Amino acid sequence: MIKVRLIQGDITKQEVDVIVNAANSSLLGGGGVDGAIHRAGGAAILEECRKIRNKQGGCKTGEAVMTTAGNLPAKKVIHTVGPVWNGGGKDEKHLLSSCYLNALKLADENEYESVAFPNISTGIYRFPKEEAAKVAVEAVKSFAPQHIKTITFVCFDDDNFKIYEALI
Ligand code: AR6
Repeated sequence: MIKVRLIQGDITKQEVDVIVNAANSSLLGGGGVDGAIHRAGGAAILEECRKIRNKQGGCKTGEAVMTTAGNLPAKKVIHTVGPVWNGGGKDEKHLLSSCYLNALKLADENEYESVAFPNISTGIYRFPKEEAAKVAVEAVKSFAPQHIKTITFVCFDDDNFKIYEALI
């Protein structure tokens, strides 16, 4: 059984094996949680992102790649690219679900035991928070891990925290 935790706070401070980043397909950083992770983790993260870009040309929406966590307390960062909300008819829910599942798969394949997620796509990418939370919780519940024991949802804003509190 996976243990699912909910906290309100800053994902860069989490002492878990893997934190997940809500990146963009360039993998070159940005605002929001992506900016916070690169700032707190230092240049080593961007360096590995550049190597991945050179090898496979970035990261597609719904997919996930792993780098060092640099100076962060976590061991690794998994960068996934959430969908931009476009009214809901562009496969957004499925793509968001893939973000959670592909990140979990990558962490699990690498034998990590604890993973923390931000609320992917619910900031700059404008995915409705309530819908996004349902997708996230469903995806996590459907995943059958070999190694992962604990999954933490790290909500930054009050809205998301309240939504997750009601759901979990
Ligand atoms: N810890 C945890 N969650 C945070 C933090 C933090 N330090 N900072 C913000 N959040 P966003 P997106 C929450 O906009 O919507 C970037 O420019 C925030 O409250 O970071 O997937 C990328 O490069 C929100 O609930 O990501 C992409 O271009 C959640 O993180 C684009 O934004 C996600 O908000 C991705 O947009």
